[in-house]
Amino acid sequence: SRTPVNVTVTGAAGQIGYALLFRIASGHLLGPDTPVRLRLLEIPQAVKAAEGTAMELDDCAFPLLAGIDIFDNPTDGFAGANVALLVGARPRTKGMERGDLLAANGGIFKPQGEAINAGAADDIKVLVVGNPANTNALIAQRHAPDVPAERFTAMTRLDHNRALTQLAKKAGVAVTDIAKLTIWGNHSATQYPDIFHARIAGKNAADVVDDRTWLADTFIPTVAKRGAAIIEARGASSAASAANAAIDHVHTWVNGTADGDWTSMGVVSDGSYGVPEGLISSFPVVCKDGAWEIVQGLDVNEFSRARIDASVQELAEERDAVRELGLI
Ligand code: NAX
Repeated sequence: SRTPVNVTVTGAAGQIGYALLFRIASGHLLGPDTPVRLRLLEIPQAVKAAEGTAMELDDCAFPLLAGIDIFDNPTDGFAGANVALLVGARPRTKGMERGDLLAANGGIFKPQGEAINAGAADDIKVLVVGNPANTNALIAQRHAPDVPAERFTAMTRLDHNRALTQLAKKAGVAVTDIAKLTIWGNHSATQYPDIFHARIAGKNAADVVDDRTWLADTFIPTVAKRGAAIIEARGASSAASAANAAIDHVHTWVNGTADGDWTSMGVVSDGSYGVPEGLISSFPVVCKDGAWEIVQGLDVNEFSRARIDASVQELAEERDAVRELGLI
């Protein structure tokens, strides 16, 4: 049988962690032929709760689960990691300014980047879920100078999946009929879900829908504000859907996008589409052989340009703020 893949999950005792770990252990992250060894990283106060989750994982007797270890420090948590899911973060609490939020998260993602640099496996792939995801990913990446920058990614797959379903409902088609949808920019309310290159059963999605008012006033805000709508309805933030998107993100990265399709990932910009080099921004990407590539040569119309620029501007401001705080 194959050597187990080491998967580190931070925030393992949180609500996304609870929805995520069982799916990783049952083979949904890396496929039915790949055993996994889980490395759970938590803060000391939450280690006991993580132990409880580990007990439940044991009680599933998952055939692919080769072991579970729990850590309360990043150095040990990331040692030998092949895949790292950075879920734990400092949430924004009442009265907290953006600068405070970025500083608190810098205190988490800087040492985690350093620990990944020092001890992760050579093939490490990192997905940052914890918010502000793009800028947290940037902080971690900048503190891991020996790891290729393209191994650090931020999650916009939940936004992508949300957009797929909203578009499918509007067009009266199945989600599987839709290809080439894109989330651009920041995982925040400024994100831009773009249907101008999307295909619905082979036809241009914007032509099929043919409703700019719906696009501007319903589709885009529904997708961008979905997180808040879930909190309002559920009394808690998205958890199972976020875990599902994390599974999708890594699965696609490892196994590739389908022919004729792409996905959305927050990745380090090479300057494509006017996004300043080095920012971690969401783009349309194609994955193959365990690597991603930004889809090139798309025409960006005026409607899209303004929205991409606004979200990228926000990312640049977050980068400048963490630079001023000395976090990068
Ligand atoms: P929870 O508060 O339920 O869990 C977070 C866990 O992280 C806690 O158990 C906490 O002890 C742990 N933690 C905190 N600091 C840590 C550190 N330094 N090392 C290891 N663990 C640490 O939050 P949950 O609902 O699970 O959400 C986790 C993160 O995902 C949040 O930042 C949230 O904003 C973000 N989200 C990101 C999404 C995305 O699409 N990118 C969508 C869902 C979610 O909102």
